[in-house]
Amino acid sequence: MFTQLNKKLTLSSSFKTAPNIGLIKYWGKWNEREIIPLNTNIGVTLNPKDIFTTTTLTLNPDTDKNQLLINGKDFHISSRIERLFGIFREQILQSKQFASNKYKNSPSDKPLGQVIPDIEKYGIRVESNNSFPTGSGLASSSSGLSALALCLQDILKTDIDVRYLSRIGSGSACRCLYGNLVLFPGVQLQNLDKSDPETISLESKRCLPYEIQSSKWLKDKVSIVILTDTHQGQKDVLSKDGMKLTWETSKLIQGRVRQYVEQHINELQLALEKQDFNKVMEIIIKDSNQFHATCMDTYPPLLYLNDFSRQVIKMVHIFNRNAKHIVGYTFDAGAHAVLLIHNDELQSFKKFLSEAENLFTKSKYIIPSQQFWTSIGEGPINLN
Ligand code: 2P0
Repeated sequence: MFTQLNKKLTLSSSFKTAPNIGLIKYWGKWNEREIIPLNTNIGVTLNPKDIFTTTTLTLNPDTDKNQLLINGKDFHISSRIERLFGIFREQILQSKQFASNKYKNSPSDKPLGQVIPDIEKYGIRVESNNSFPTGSGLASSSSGLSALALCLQDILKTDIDVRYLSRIGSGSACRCLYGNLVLFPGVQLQNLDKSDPETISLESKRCLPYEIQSSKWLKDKVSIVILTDTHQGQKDVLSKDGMKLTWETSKLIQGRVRQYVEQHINELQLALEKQDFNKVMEIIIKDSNQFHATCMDTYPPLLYLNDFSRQVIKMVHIFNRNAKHIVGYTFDAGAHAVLLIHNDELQSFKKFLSEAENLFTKSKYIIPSQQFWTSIGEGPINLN
């Protein structure tokens, strides 16, 4: 939206997004620059009413400096964000070359470069606030970078693909652009060992996310709780470094990328079509465990799970013992647990959770002191 600042026009845009949590995990890049995953992955978008990032992007005529604030503190602008800003400015310069009479009938859609002549010189200020712990394995980069991409595209009004902008900000971010379960295609197996520019360009155009339509029924069936390990701070090894190390050193990841993930993807899609809750949870659990097995097989090992996580795993399997897969769990690159619970058993699970301390007194079970309850969300909210 346009506002007046010091008698000059300024522009801003705001979006609210929720993190998308990997259910069939993305771990490894086929192409680092274009952020093309080694394996197709599926994630669930959380409900932005409960857990969210709010991002406002403002173009400031009074400076040519860029600024990134996260939760009120100045943050280093990473090379990826610099690249997004570079693309943004490039798009503005290109749009200046369009014939201006193209927009005669719809002046509100006029590209930015034609509305404000020297807009490419304005400083870009990004202010982002998270309602949950940042950088600790709760997919804060996914919600943050998707919101940033949405703001950039909203201001640009060119036909640059927001799925692409999001993806090159952070792989998992492009999954936040949709609600429900979202599939982000990885490189095709037949191209896995290629690296020529033509194949990269082909895969870059193909590897864009989409919502899995057959997943919509799950929204009414499931509640989600994030159990955070309050002892855990920022993660030791960033996902982007961890996934590179896994690909370089683990033998298990070869089997996962070349065979096992595809099996999980196919099984999950079939279970979603059949609306088989039990099977969906079973696959989610197994994929999380397999992902962490490849982390353990990395050298030196990536120890994202800790005693807290393992106790949650035990607890869920105890609860599920008689009732099959009423609760599913998944762990990202961190110790926090994300649990998916069938709504029919929600009350009994809450009771079980509150009593779990007694079950584990002998093993010094650490009761999670922070719980974030949410549900499956429907995608970003435009705050403009
Ligand atoms: C996922 N994770 O599927 C997996 C599971 C973490 C564990 O996607 O380098 O922050 O920005 O593309 O998206 C974390 O990776 O990595 C991630 P980049 P990203 O959710």
